[in-house]
Amino acid sequence: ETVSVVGLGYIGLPTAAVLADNGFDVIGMDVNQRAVESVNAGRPHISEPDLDLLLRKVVQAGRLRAVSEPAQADAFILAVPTPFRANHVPDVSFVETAARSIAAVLRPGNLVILESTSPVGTTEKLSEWLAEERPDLTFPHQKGELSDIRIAHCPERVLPGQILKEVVQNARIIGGMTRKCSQSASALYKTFVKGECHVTNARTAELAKLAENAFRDVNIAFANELSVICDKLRINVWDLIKVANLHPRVNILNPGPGVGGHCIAVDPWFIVAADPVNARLIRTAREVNDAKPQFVVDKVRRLAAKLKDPVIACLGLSYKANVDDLRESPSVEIVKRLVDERIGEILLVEPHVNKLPGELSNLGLELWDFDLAIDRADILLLLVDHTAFSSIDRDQVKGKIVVDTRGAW
Ligand code: SAJ
Repeated sequence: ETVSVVGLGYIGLPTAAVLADNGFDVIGMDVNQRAVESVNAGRPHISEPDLDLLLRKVVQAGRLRAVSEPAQADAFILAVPTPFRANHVPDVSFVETAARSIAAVLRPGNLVILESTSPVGTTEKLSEWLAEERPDLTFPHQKGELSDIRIAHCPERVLPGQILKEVVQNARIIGGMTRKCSQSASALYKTFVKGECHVTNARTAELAKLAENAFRDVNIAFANELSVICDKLRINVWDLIKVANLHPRVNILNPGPGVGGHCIAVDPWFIVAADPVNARLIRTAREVNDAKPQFVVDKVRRLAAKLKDPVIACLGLSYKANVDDLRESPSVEIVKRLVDERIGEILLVEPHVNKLPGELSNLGLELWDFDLAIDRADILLLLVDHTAFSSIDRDQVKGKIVVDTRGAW
């Protein structure tokens, strides 16, 4: 069986590699020519543990190849980005473009799966976009079980940093537009997923995925709000959480410098956009988490004001521990604001990247070695709890001001 994975990013590429490793002939499609070339050379253009080995294996075995034009297949998996536009309005244009591009190669009996996290109603729209391009075929929104093409929403749920493990182990939500659509999608996932494949309808699957990430966002917001309150009341929030979590039904998450990544900081807005009147808690959680970077900046400003020519070492730039992804990272936001407010000389440490993105190098910032930066700095601002930072020497930090936004030290 041939599966075409459309969008070879953080989700699509690992999924394509795992499918290929499980005996499918996989055609990966991406509009980015560099990604296509890199995949065909057996080299991932994204960084994810163990993906390089697996990719090389399946490409060398001829089971996975990448293309930039759509090709025929038995099943299509769409894994393209769903960001938001101004005012947090969801942008499903990548799904639409991907759908319209594969429409030309669809044949009766094909299965189309949407894996991208999507606002409620997108799967229905996907069916309509395909139908517009292919009036010669029938689709589930027109003919239900009798349609030529089957469509399902099976949202991805993998955690960056553990994708290859989670893509196999996690339970899946199978949201078919009809029962047959769900059956076809289930059959595909059951060939490589060890977790349960739970069948529901497409709209429920769409909201379930959004709810999962909103749930986490709300819980992190609770921890972040507590950390701000604790600061005011001069209580150590980490001690507080530790003792509160001894209660058998309490499990407070970790406060931090803010919430980043392209999922948790984005997806809750899709719920807010769908029902702005009722999504009060979900919106407030987003606002609480988005306010946390400025809280950190204000704190550093107050501490720096006591020093002459303060040097601030910012430790960690990625959006979370042990990954190299700097997109939507609260740490990057904090660094930019520190520079903007001219709070001191800034030294950046990020062991997971070897080149700064333009938005930081354009500010005249450079990457520093961890020990050199610690020696030179007056203020140590720990932004990411990378394992590489955990073994700090007590003598090294003596006499320095430490702002540990992650409670790692
Ligand atoms: N964070 C905290 N405190 C915590 C936990 C996380 O401040 O206690 C911060 C992290 O530092 C990071 C952000 O939250 O900035 C998000 O990190 P994360 O590890 O919670 O999640 P992501 O964005 O890497 O992946 C999430 C996962 N969703 C859930 O756990 C509900 C993943 O399973 C999804 O597949 C992924 O979003 C996605 O693609 O939607």
